[in-house]
Amino acid sequence: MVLKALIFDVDGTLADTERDGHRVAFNQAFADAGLDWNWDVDLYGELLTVTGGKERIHYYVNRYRPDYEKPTDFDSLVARLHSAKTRLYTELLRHGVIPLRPGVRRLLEDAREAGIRLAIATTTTPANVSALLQHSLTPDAESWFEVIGAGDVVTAKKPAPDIYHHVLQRLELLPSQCMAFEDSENGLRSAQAAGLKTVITINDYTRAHDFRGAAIVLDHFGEPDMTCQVLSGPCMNGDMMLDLPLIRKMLSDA
Ligand code: XBP
Ligand code: MG
Repeated sequence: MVLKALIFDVDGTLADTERDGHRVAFNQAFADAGLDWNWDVDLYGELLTVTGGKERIHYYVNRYRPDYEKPTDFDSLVARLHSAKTRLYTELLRHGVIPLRPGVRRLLEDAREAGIRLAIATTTTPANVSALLQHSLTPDAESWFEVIGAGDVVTAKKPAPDIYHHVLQRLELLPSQCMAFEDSENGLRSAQAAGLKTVITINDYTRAHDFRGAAIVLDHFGEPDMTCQVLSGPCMNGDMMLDLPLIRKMLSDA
């Protein structure tokens, strides 16, 4: 099948946003609200098993703070905490603290030049996607993506396939015409369940995840002066980076 589109996850895939971005913003929002909740780097890794910030707060309170007496309007408290967190997180991105991962800009530019369509499928809030693209890629980067599927646009977040179904429907493409890019097991399960082949780029939070079924697992996408390692998948000889010919080859492989 001919490659028509690349569909990217955001957090962990385009940039390492979790440890020094989302986590920091959650903690600041909790502190500002007078709550003694603090998510250290290790705990946050465990909390990442739940996608979506509001869902993650609920999970934390249920699992780790059984002592906490929930107010009757707990859902609205979570919603308020979460919007404060979004403000703090987008503020962090405005200061350019989180760069794109190696190879991301190159791959996006190559795809644009080759007329391959671009899309995003993520559980994160739309404002977070806009801020990352504007501040870490280029001010008009949102226009590079034909479809940005994000956050609560679907009710069932990853690992459910809903966000990928939504994006494919809006692109009017079949899964066999696209490649997905993910960094986590939840992301891979979501893309796979929608019938998409998936490239995995690991990070410190996800390197031990189960990536069976991925088209390839890389430590990053690679740059000409910073080649990447194939952790599993088609065996590459020598230095490599992920490029369109390899993506096309993986899409057409049985
Ligand atoms: C990303 C997430 C997001 C962010 C927080 O998962 O799980 O929830 O951590 O985003 P994926 P919000 O990369 O698999 O899409 O707080 O805006 O929900
Ligand atoms: Mg991710």
